Amino acid sequence: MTATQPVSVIEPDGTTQGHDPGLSDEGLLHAYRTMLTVRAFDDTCMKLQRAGRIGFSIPNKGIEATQVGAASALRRTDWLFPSYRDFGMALYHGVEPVEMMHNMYGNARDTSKGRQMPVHFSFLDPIHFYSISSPIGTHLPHAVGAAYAMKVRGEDKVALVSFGDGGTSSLGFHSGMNFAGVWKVPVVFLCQNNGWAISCPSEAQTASDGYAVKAMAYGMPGVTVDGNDLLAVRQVVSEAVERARAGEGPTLIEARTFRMGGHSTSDDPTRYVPAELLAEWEERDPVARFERYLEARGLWKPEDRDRLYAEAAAKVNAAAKEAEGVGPPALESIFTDVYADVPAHLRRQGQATFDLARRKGDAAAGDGEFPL
Ligand SMILES: Cc1ncc(C[n+]2csc(CCOP(=O)(O)OP(=O)(O)O)c2C)c(N)n1
Ligand SMILES: [Mg+2]
Repeated sequence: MTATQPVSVIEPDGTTQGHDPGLSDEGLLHAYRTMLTVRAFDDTCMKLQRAGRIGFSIPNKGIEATQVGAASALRRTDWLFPSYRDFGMALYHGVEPVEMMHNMYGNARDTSKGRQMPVHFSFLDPIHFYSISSPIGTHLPHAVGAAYAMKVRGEDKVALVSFGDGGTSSLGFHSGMNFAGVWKVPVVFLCQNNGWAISCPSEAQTASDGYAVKAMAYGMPGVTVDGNDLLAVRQVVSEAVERARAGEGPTLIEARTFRMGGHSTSDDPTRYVPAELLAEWEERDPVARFERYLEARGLWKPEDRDRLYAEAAAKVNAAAKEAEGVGPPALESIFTDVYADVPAHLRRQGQATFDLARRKGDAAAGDGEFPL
């Protein structure tokens, strides 16, 4: 078997063969700034985690073009079912870094009220950014269910679900793909083949020739794209979105990219990622590739990089400062949002918990005897 040749648009020198990106100059620069903001967010979160200010983060370095290229193919009325490594999808559509920082701190302004892990964002506005699932692959059937509802209601909407190469070994992948194929629902499956599932290399994940080929078994097209080429990802995802909107059903896209950082802040990738392999992929850095494209179009000069990165970093740092200044969610909130009317036994248990917490001390101060 030969590997499917990935679709690519931007040549190594930044030129394209007359490709129309379907974005204005301002749109192209917005995509670029979004990638820089993802990098700044990564850098800040790594420092915050190392300083003990936040508990956890997920590096996105290397995946930015896949995130931003795919997000750019969606309308804000569409739905995103992201993985935990998709910061750029939210930022591209206008989620403010501070909204994401509230989640990193699990503070009172976090949309999940501190009930999710850090990095497990969810937003209703400016785009439906579905709450991220920690268990791998469980969100694929959710996306298919949402897309089925869109179809039944006759809505002009599409769901895009993003997951990793490791995610293809989950039950959710197979049941989601199967039902999407049978029901022909408007969903786009975006497999980010970033080389690793924590320390498990992609070649140990599957015996098939890449991931796009798995589409065949479920009766849908499978496409492989260069995931470090923002315009190629945008093109391939746009085509899949158009098919979905036209009632032609789902598509599986495999974006070939590389995780240039660790799996998470708990990980040391130097223990298992060969240095030569990382160096090879650093040569294909998706941000540098897009810079060469912008430069070839007269939209970017090398001296712009530091200035624009500094602007992004200043915004992210201000966001971290603001989020750190917001207190934790009220203890009372742990009993809300499940029942419209809280049953009497839960009200009693809640009250007992609050009374105990008042007697024993305040967990937020870090020195109390909070028992939970
Ligand atoms: C069902 C399940 N099994 C195992 C884990 C532990 N786990 C967390 S992330 C991860 C790797 C997933 O790799 P991949 O899907 O390639 O995504 P990536 O992290 O590379 O973006 C694993 C095994 C989990 N969260 N859920
Ligand atoms: Mg992976």
